[in-house]
Amino acid sequence: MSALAPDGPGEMGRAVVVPSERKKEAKDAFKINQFNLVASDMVSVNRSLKDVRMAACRSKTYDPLEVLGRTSVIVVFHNEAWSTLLRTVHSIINRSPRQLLEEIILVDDASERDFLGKKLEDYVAKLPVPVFVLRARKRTGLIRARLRGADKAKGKILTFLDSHCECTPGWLEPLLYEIHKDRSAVVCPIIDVINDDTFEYITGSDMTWGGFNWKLNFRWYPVPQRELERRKGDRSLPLRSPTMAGGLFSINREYFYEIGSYDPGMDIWGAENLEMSFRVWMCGGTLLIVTCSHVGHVFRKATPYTFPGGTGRIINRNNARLAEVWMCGGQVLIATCSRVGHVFRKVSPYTWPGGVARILNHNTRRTAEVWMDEYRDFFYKFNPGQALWGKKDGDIGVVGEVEVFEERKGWRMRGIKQTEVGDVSERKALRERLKCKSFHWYLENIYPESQMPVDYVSVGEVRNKQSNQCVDTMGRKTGEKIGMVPCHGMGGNQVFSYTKKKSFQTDDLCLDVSSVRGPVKLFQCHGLGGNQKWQYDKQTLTIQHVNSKQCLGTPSPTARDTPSLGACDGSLSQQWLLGNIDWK
Ligand code: UD2
Ligand code: MN
Repeated sequence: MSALAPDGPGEMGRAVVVPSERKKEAKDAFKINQFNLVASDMVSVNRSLKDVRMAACRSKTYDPLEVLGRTSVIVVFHNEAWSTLLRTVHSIINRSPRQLLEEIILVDDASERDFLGKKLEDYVAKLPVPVFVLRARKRTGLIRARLRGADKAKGKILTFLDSHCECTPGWLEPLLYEIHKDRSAVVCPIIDVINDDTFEYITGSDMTWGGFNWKLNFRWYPVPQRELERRKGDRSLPLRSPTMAGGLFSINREYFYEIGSYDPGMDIWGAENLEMSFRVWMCGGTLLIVTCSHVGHVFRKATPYTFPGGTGRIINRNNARLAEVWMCGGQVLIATCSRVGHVFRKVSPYTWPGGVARILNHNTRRTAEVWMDEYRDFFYKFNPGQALWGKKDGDIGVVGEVEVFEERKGWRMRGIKQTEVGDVSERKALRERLKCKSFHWYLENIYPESQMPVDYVSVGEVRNKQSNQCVDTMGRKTGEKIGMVPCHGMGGNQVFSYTKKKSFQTDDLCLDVSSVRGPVKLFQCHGLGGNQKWQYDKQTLTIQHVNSKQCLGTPSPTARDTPSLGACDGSLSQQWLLGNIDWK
């Protein structure tokens, strides 16, 4: 027990030092769970943690516990390590008032190691709180595993946690209190970082919230000034977050079902968090990050498990959280971490061989089809299919039209039209039944800072009439020149939206000109016009930079692949067609 070993490895959330003679063992074991298993096993399952709440939170008082009601905590897992799973369980028990805890439900999603036999059942039987173990014989994926856990739960509130979490002092009361005040509140703690190598506990920032990009990846972004003002600068009040990370949240059990629980048509992993976020906001609920509640989570750089249908591994999008915490942790001003979500993008431009792409795309499409109305075009234009490297046909395991693009040393890159989406009619009926608002309403009212422009004129390629080439970001970053290459129709770097604010935007970057002679660069969109304001004329087909009055044209002979900026002359080289333009 921690009280008996205050200096033990990892106590108070300190970093663990693996002795040098075990370094090799630690390195070899890392790949099993994609974290340092040796370090995790050295830390007590009962380790102590600091109270990381801000001062204003520590002095808050809540309604009596009987009024708040009890929660069932549901933890689903697939091949979790014994030590991280049990530390999750013990931290729940050690740091939750007994009167608030109905039970803990562990759902084993067909683990293949460590959890065979009755070892876990025997272990939890000795704990002072009822802990149930449910087993799935066949892998169902985390979404259906959570549904199964919820089905068994008796508590008034459901609380979901990942299987490698640690709850800190005072984590539960503020979550339940917000639901007590408003039963349609879906509440998340601040997710702190448990370092995947040292198991050090690192406090996350209360100045980031959830968003998403055009690929429909969840991302952390800085909380805008607007939301700070709404709370009159009181950072201990809950944040109204546009989206949630997905793994850690509480919800009233009845409300969970009223609002459509989860989409059971989603497989394995991914996108269920955006689906729930859109649904909650659009159908009358609220999504909060309760800044007085802190729970740690082991963020990994890669996923440890196989995805049925392939052996691919995917770089974890949550990795951005690591970078964000380093840069924005503590009290750093917003400006210094304003580009975190972008700069630290670790996601490969192509998805990886295997079933990963198929599963993620399937889940994401279900979200887009049911909830995003016309804005689903952003996802489809950006990802018209998938381009994947594989050796054999089975490697990509997708449904859809397959075409070989490129071959290199036995590897082939194939493009896939689209993964199948399955039947979404029930989810659409749910949306009708709940009389949910539109995605436009969501963007306008809940997430005006979104990378998806609230009002836009077109989304698609920007094609030159003379050369038939397309404007292309070339994968470059903010501050760099844009390029121009043959149009490839594969979305990605060639997709721009012409917005009602008259900017040309691609994900979070805009075409920007700061000197009359150019060049045209990419710059973080600021939404204020200025250097990012362009006038597209659908008669003359010209794209004129408003400040400089110059027109966009094909590259000059000296500029190679960089589009030029020059006096408007009405020539064919200054005429542009905007992809799939849909004038509204
Ligand atoms: C994040 C969420 C995670 C989930 C996921 C998208 C956080 C901290 N985590 O990714 O909860 O919303 O995004 O789907 O917000 N698991 C199964 N069966 C499977 C695969 C996973 O039970 O087939 C379990 C796994 O053991 C873990 C949980 O599901 O407890 C989430 O998986 P993860 O930790 O790999 O996801 P993470 O944190 O990268
Ligand atoms: Mn996780």
